[in-house]
Amino acid sequence: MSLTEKPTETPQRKAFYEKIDEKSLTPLWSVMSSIITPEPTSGCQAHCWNYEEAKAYLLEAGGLITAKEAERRVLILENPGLRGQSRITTSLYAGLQLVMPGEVAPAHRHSQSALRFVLDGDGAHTAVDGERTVMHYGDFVITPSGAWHDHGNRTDEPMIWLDGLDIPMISFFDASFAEGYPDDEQPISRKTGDSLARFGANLLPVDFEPRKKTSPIFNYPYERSRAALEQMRTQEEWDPCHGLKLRYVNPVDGGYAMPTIATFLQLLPAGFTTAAYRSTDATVFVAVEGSGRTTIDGKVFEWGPKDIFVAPSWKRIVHEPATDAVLFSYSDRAAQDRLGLWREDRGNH
Ligand code: GTQ
Repeated sequence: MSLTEKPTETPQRKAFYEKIDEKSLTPLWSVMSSIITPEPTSGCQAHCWNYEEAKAYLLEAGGLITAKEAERRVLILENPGLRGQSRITTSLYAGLQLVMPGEVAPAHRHSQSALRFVLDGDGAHTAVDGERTVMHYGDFVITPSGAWHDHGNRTDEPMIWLDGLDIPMISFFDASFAEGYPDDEQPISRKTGDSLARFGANLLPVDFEPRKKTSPIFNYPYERSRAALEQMRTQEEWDPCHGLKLRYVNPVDGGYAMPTIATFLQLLPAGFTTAAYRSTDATVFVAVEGSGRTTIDGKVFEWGPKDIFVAPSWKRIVHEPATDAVLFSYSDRAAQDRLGLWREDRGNH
């Protein structure tokens, strides 16, 4: 017996398997090599979605169904290797959400944590636990597990963002709860900007006792994160695998902003080629600025602003930006870290 080969199936063994099958029993040695693999194996494939193409379909959906009727008007980005499963990676979900002028996506709450990454429009809002935040291009917005949230667009242009949720992880644990709010919008009890003032200025309210595992900041404005990268670039300390890469942080404990999903923002200068890198967290990338190409597991993907691409677990990634480029990314690294599972291979860099 080895971890890579199955024992041969003799007629006596086969008869035995069939006999015990009726009793809901199965021999480990027949499945061992496919369930305990020497390296990650999954159906998850590398893929790139062209934003303009997806946006055209999303706007078409805007003429077919309202946000209210749909609850959330979203086109799911389904991994081509995992069709029908509402997943972009084995553990994560991605979708493009449209809120038209004057619309409200009604208030609800669920166990699943969500992130929004704003791609189109300017000035629509999302309300989380009694506070509204106004959304601008590149903002990273969080809806914590169990928090009431509704989205509204009082501007005169369509608003589109990328939704990243831990839906497959919550189904894996069979821990999904969800409920609707009696009204379309939840009552507002805090002023816009309150949480960023309290928690997003390198200060915390004295005697603050965290009650949740998610960051109390629920909008990380792009303007601030982008400015940090721009200041850092003057130092010319590029990581061979990542260029300049920052992780979004929960100021309360220094961990990732969300308990299940890790989020990052990185700057790659024009002409930089990253050293091949792989890690166990399959990652969803959004090109926030610039264009270039990324090779994943030997396959080349060309991307421009707002395009979205996914790299499966343990497949080598090489980025080659043609212009200065900024990539936002998210993965399940937050969960893998806590479980002691996360691994990377920097190829000696
Ligand atoms: O905005 O609350 O893409 O509940 C999927 C499920 C978005 C949301 C999604 C959701 C939401």
